[in-house]
Amino acid sequence: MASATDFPVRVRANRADAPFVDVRLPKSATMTKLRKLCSSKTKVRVRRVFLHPSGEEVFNVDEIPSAAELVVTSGEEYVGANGETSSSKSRAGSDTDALTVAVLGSGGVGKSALTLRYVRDFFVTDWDPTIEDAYRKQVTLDGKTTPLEILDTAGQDDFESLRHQWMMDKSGYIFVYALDDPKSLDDLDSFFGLHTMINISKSTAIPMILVANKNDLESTPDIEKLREAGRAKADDIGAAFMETSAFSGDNVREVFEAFVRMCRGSGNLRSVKKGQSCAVS
Ligand SMILES: Nc1nc2c(ncn2[C@@H]2O[C@H](COP(=O)(O)OP(=O)(O)OP(=O)(O)O)[C@@H](O)[C@H]2O)c(=O)[nH]1
Ligand SMILES: [Mg+2]
Repeated sequence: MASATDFPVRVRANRADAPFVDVRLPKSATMTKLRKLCSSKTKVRVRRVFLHPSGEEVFNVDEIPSAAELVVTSGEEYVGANGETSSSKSRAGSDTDALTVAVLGSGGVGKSALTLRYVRDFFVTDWDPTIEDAYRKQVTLDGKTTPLEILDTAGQDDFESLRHQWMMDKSGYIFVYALDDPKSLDDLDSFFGLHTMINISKSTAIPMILVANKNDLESTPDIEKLREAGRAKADDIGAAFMETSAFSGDNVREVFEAFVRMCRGSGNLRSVKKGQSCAVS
């Protein structure tokens, strides 16, 4: 039975004659979860979701009104009842003033848990590998409100080819590793390499925070070693270093707020170039 926090939507494939079927979305649903649920109900390998009848593409579950009608496709544009398509519609909620951050790192380090702790203030206990989820939050800080678009990315190797695209045109990056997973720190090197490739010609430094997540785990010599290795790596690549726990919420808000301050230029910003370092307070 659906829980009290579920909300109903109706979904159909991208043909005017396809029937709508009822789906109950858990309040905690991400776009990844929505695509999976819709795939099982419509037999479409869902990649894109549109609101019917407006044809507006959905990038964030929070933008879906209760009882909405959705049309799902495996990549093609929405086709409405009268044959109109969505190709001319802009990305939902795109905002030229918004800051954009990609949350990057290998699978299971807690990228979704950190994002959902920040955006919806709950802890994700299950690991449900992400495909790609976008969130938007109005961040009010130091008397000023800034829209922040957060791209929660897939850590699984299957999605490696998308990394470049995720990192393009972002205000900056939050790189995540887990304190109980030494490989997850090494895995970040490929993201640092892409960052250098994408941003080396930019005249201003790109805000970056290296996050050591799962700091609620009991400290051991191995964890201590990995914490220091993360700190050294942050110094090396010119990123700020912060420790978090999505589980307890420790320092999670602080990471995103530090990011916004760095983008605004009011926080201490480490340079892309090696050797210049300072900490985010
Ligand atoms: N103890 C502890 N567990 C955490 C923390 N953050 C995440 N986890 C757990 O780690 C697992 C993976 O978390 P996710 O947030 O799904 O990991 P992810 O980085 O988004 O993984 P992909 O989407 O596959 O790239 C889940 O079981 C979470 O409950 C944390 O701070 N502390
Ligand atoms: Mg995830």
